[in-house]
Amino acid sequence: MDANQAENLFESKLAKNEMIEPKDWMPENYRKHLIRQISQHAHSEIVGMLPEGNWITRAPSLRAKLVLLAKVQDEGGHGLYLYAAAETLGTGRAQMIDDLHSGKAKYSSIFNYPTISWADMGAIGWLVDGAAILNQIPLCRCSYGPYARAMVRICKEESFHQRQGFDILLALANGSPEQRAMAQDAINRWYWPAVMMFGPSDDASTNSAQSMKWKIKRFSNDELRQRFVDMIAEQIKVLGLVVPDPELRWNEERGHYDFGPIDWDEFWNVVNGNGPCNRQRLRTRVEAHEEGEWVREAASVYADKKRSRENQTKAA
Ligand code: BYC
Repeated sequence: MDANQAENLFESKLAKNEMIEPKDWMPENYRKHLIRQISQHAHSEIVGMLPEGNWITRAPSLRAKLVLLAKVQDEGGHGLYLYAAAETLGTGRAQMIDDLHSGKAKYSSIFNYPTISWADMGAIGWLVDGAAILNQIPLCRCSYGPYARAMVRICKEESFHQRQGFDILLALANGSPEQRAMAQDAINRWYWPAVMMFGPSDDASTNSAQSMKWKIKRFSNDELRQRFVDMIAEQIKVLGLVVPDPELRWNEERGHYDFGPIDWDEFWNVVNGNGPCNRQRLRTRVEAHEEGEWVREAASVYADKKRSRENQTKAA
C-alpha cells in the first residue's frame, strides 16, 4: 500500500467512525497529538492521587478510609491503563515519566490546589470527578481504539467516585452547622478550579479544531463546561448549599444556566507551574519515583532470571 492509499484508508475509517488501531497507518501528527493528550491524562491520574492520598490517614471513620483508599487506588489504575495506551503509540513509559518530572509535560491544573479539610474529599469527588466524567464519556468514542477502550472502564469507576464525593458532602450538609460550613467552604474553593478543568475557552483552545477533525475530541471545551455548570447547578439544590457564582442564573431562552466570568489569569498561572501546590506535587512525585528505584530494579532482575530459567528448560 502506498502513502496515499494508507492516508485514504485512515480518513475513510474516521469517516465511518471505525477505530484506528496501533498497527494501522496514521499521520505522524495524529500520533503525536494522542501521545500528548493520553500521557497528560495519565499524569493527571497519578498526580491526582496526591491531594486525596493526603487524607487517607485522617479519614473520619474506617468506612470512609476504605472508600477513599479504594478510590485513590482506582486513580493509580487509571494512570496505568493510560500509560499502557500511550505506549501502543511507540513512546516509552520512562520517557513520559521523565517529561512529567522535568516539568515538560502538563497534567490537570486541578491537582495543584491544597486539600485542607475532610470536606475537600467530597468536593473533589463530586466536582472534580464530575467534571472528569463529562469530559471522559465522549472519549469512550474517540477514534483511537486503545484510548477509547481504556476510557470505558475508567468512566465506570469515575461514576462511583462522583457518588462517594456527593455522599460525603450530603452527610456534612445534613450535619452540625460547623460541618455544613465546612462543606460550603470546600465547594467555594473547588468550584471555579473545576470549571477551569475543561481547558481554555474555545477561541483560545489551540488543539481543539484538529482534535475534533480527528474525532478524538467530540465536544468543545465550552460545550462540556456548560454541561458541567448545568449539572452542578441542579445537584447542589439537593445539598441545600450554593456555588460561589452570584451570576449563576437559568436562561430560559438558551435552555442553560448563565454563569460569571472565569479567571483565566489564575488558570494559566496554575498551568504554567505557579499554582499553590505545583512545586510540592512534582517534588512528591519525583521522590516517590526515586524511592521506588529498588522495586523497579528487583522486578527487572526477577524477570531476567525467570526468562533465563525458561530458556534453560527449553534447551534441556
Ligand atoms: N490543566 O487546546 P486545548 C481525573 C492545556 S484526571 C492543564 O484546549 P486540548 C482525576 C492543554 O494541554 C482529569 N493544562 O487542549 C484524577 C494545551 O496545552 P499543550 C484529566 C490544560 O488537549 C484523579 C493548552 O492548555 N483529564 O479526572 O484540546 C482524581 C490549550 O488547551 C488544561 C484529562 O486529561 C488543564 N485543565 O484540551 C480525580 C482528559 N486544559 O498540551 C479525578 C483528557 C487545557 O498544547 N484530556 N490545558 O501544551 C482532554 O480532554 C483535553 O486534553 C483537555 C484540553 C480538555 C484537558
